[in-house]
Amino acid sequence: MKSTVNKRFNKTAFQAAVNKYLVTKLATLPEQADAHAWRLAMEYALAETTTMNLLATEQDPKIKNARSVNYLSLEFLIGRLTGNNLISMGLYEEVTVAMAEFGQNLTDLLEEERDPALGNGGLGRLAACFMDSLAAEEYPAVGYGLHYEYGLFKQSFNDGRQQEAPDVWRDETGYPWEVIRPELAQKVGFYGKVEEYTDNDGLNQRRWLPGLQVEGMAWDLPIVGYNNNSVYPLRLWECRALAPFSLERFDEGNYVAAQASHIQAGNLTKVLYPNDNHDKGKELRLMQQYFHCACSVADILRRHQAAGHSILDLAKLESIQLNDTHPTIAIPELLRILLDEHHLSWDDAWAISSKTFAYTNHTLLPEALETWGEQLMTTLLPRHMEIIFDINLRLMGEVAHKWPGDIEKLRKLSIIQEGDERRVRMANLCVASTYAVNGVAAMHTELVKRDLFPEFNELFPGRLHNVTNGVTPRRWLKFCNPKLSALISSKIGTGWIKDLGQLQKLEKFADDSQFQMDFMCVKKANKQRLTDWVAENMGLTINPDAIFDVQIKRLHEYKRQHLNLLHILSLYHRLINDADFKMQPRVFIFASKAAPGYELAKEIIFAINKVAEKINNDPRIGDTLKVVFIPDYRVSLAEIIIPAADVSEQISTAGKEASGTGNMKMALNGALTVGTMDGANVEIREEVGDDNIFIFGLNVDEVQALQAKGYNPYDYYNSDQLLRTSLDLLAGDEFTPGQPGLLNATRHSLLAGGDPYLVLADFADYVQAQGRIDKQYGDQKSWAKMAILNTARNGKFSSDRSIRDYANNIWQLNAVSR
Ligand code: OX2
Repeated sequence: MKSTVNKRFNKTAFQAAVNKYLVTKLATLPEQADAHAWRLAMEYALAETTTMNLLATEQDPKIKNARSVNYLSLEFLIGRLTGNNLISMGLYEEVTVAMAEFGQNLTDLLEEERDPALGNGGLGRLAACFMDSLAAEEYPAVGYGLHYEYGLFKQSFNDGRQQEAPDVWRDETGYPWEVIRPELAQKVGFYGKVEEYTDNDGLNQRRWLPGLQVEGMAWDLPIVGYNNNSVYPLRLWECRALAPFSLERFDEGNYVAAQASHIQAGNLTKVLYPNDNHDKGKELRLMQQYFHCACSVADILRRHQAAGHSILDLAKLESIQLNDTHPTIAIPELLRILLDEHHLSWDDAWAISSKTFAYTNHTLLPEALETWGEQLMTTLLPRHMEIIFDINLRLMGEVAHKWPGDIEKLRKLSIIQEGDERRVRMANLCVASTYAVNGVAAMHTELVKRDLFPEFNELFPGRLHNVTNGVTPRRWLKFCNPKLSALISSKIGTGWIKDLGQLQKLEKFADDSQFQMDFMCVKKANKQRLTDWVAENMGLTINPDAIFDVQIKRLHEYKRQHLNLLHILSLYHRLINDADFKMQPRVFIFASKAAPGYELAKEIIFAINKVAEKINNDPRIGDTLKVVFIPDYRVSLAEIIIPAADVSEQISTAGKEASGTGNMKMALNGALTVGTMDGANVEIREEVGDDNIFIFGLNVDEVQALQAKGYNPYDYYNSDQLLRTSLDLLAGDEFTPGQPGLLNATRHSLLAGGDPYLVLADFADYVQAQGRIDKQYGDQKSWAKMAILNTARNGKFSSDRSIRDYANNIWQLNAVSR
């Protein structure tokens, strides 16, 4: 093992630093400090090391001269950093002892940290796992994101309805792990006009004269490599109004209006847009996107040139990965700089940019595919719009060359969508302007090739790749499930933490009765931990011996939380009306946020909460059935829920969930999946084997066939009595006494609303799969074996493997160990 921070840990010096920060940063004394102050002081003391290593990594000539990747994402859902950083630094035990000598319990202190929730869901969490794996594998990397003042909203329930409140993730005194980098600040323009001029060589040039400028301030968060000396920056840009205000460029010179827009511009990074898998097309959002891209591209070029490299070698040393289309505007931005500032020819500029960018597609959902109106683009970014038209002109030339006279192909592949208002299709722009495009799970990539971009796949053979998502084993096993980690390590050593495939070695213990007992004992302890949390935070009693059946993810119709609800209603109905019906006690656990503007999603939350209220208090039901909707889902809650899950609900309509990553986390922690043939479920099934997963429902081809033939939810409603009875429970006032019809929105969407995600079509098969789960759980020995095999066979889904796939197949990166 390499020399690590661990070996250099000096307890006395560390404690002195903690004392120093208590006084100098927090203006308190050890005798007076509360847990909050102790935690902050501890973090400041630890950050001394991470900041030093961040700078040392940055300054290392090996890094400066190495090819690196720049991961551009509007979201990084990093979650709490302290516990994870302690693990990566190898200091968990040492710091536990050092803080204990101050009378402070490390576990309690860690609970004190708020989650930086700078992302919505899977896409943002993936970016965070990828940063962890890049650092663990020592692939030179910089993450670029936005320093939102408010992260994803805080959720609470008022009479079952979602309420949103702002999320201030930073303490008044700051966030100890981050460091501000004023020397890296950038200026970013908006609006204005494009001017043609003749340069000194008599050549015609174009340049953009922005109407408004703002400042991008850099904040670095350290991404600590597990058990190595590399610390990479997650560089987050904060938008600030430029001071003093420069007003010359305002046509009217209207002082008050100018100031108002300055103030607005200075607020660009106030808040994260709370939409997951949905494009709302707001101007401020496009401004955020451009601001993010302009700062990041400028910083990449700054680093490249400061290291003494020629701009012409950019593509040799830098790869820029676009996390979905959100940072697409980086492409015309780089071209603008190469053309207008470096005065390269189009061909030279294009040769560089088209070999620098790569794009990850995360969705096929039409409502999530971004387009921007031409008018907005032209007003906000006039030069970029020109460049986009230039890219499109050349693309259309290639299409016409490949398919002469085929107008339909031109229409379909064009970056510009014709219509009442012309719009820029960001996904088309990405596919046309990058050297690699990837889907996030095998099936998703096949659908990208087959249904989303079949013509592009023909036009650019070899450009489309698959990189199956993964999750970091440090956070999602070692840290969140210390008991299971210890049990695993006692059997196979600790190599799995860096090489998750080693979990395979557990297979040989799957039939070992003692190991089965130990494994189930750990699960029980984790269920007890969640039970205690629920009691303490929600005042609800649940039975840790029941099956913990978990669906935790954003609320979306395609994820079908309402299918889960219908099943619960069917159980409730049978428990009350069918004396012969018996089931294993089950606790259904939900946690989920709905986008504040997504009305139906909020209605589904309300329905689940109201159903839960009734069932949980129905004396006829007792302990057999409980429904818990845990408010304010976030990374730190996932860390408690996932280790406690027996059943993992992955029940999206086939073809709609690109991958899913919660499915991987739960399987890794020994939960059995009930799922459709969708996203990464398909690959999980391949790994664990058909006997260790509960697959149900229509597959993609069946979904498409049913929709093509004309789907009518009433066909199912009229012919399936259990379905009808369950769904009709939502129609009356069963769950909203005295107020009939309050839950109608959900029911209506599934009947007259046309049931766009085929909930009713999959209901019967889902109920059957749930029946198999119930039966299986009755046989604890075989359940234990299945759970063990799920842990043993999920090594593929490490984000270390995903990152190696990117490094080898897309980025052509080499690890640089320090
Ligand atoms: C999500 C996808 O919905 C999910 O299936 C996937 O696992 C995750 O990205 C990471 O790849 N917004 N969020 C996603 O896609 C978009 C767009």
